[in-house]
Amino acid sequence: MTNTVLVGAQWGDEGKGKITDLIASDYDYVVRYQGGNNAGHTVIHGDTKLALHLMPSGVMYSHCTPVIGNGVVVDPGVLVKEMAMLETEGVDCSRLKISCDAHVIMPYHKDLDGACEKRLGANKIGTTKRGIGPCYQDKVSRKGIRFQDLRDEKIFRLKLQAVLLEVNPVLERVYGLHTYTVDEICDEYLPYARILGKYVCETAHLLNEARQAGKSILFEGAQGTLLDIDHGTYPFVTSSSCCAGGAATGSGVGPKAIDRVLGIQKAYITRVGSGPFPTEQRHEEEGGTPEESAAGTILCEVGHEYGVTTGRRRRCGWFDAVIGRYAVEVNSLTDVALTKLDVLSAFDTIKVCVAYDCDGVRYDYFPMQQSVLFHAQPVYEELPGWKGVDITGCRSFDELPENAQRYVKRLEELTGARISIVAVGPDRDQTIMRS
Ligand code: 2SA
Ligand code: GDP
Ligand code: MG
Repeated sequence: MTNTVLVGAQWGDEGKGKITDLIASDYDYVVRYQGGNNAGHTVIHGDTKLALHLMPSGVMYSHCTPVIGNGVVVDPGVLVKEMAMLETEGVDCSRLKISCDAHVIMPYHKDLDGACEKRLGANKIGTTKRGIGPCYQDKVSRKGIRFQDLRDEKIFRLKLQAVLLEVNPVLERVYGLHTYTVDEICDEYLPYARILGKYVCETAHLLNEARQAGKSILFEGAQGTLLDIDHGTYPFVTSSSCCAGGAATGSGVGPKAIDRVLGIQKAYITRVGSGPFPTEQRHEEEGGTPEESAAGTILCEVGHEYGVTTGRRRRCGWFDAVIGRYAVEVNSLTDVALTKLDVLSAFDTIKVCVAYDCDGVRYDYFPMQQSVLFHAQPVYEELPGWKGVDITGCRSFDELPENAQRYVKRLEELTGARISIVAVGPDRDQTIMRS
């Protein structure tokens, strides 16, 4: 029995959905522990590509119980729609469990997310505008509404009344937005409560009992290490604990129960939204050189780097081993799944960032000072590529071209983590498991 945390080791979209889907069949429970429907995890179901935002990827396997843990923020309307979409695709959602402590995203959270971004203008975070930040804000300030509050209309109305006393003046006076009545929100949310009520339970207790009974748990992270509220590139982060530590607080299963922490790294790196990104290959109109612009365009187009939730074009850059080492440290990674190696078949040579230079100082560790990170100049090592060789059919490490093997081994040396899985395409079977 192994309990595993699967965590994004970069800025999200590393291919967590694919790897969770690949290994979930080995587990009895798959648990989302943070984030909400800002996440977009792609899984392949037969010939169909499915985008999951809230449903844990383990839903694809009939022996697996998908759990939405206490650390997740849930937009009930989105969850109801996602379940309907999955049922239409023939995926049975009846095993779902939702924590009674999970917080509920309310309509005013979404309004405030959008309005706040608008007010920030050029300094905006680049959020997904799904209400994630404002919902966590209410959680921390102890006025949030949880799934257990939806079970009793009287309690729900009382809590709503109290929160609207504070929220309505902010909506109206600060942002000039529409205000809400208790009735208006009840009309929308009570039907959701009726649909979802049967899935709500004390998931921490459920998971700990399952553990005692010898069942195995996979904790499915969303977003990634550098978007973590504490360890990410603050303030350009999401509002939850994406790192491996968040799996314990976001599920109620203690850290001693965790045996393995699998980090997911892309063979290059992407970011959606604002904030520093040292190895970014910017387009010419954004100030990049023609060489950078060409590399960025190839990574984006060959890698289909567009947001699963918002459709935004992802910013693309070379693999950053400084970030790789940082992710190994702050998550205690035991091993790594390297994804999208096939995308690099488009290049003659491939760059890897091994350190940063800033104001005459060399950094071989991740600097948390934003001013350093914003001005960091990457120090690159250039490795020979395997241009034109199609590696999507390779199923063992030895079948990979020698330069591709060399690239993987060099990343292991630079980051200090063993790469146990190499993905060479989006499908479940386009994967190399290393012994
Ligand atoms: P938010 O909405 O408050 O969580 O935004 C705060 C920052 O976190 C980033 N963020 C993400 N980055 C990458 N992928 C995410 N999920 C979607 C995907 C994104 C999409 O899978 O493609 O479709 O655009 C995700 N969710 C949040 C966000 O860009 C902000 O920088
Ligand atoms: P997540 O948020 O970490 O689950 O990642 P996303 O689903 O947002 O983005 C990853 C994208 O890359 C999806 O479209 C996947 O289908 C795709 N993908 C995953 N692994 C591979 C791979 O090894 N090669 C290629 N070409 N695509 C991959
Ligand atoms: Mg994603």
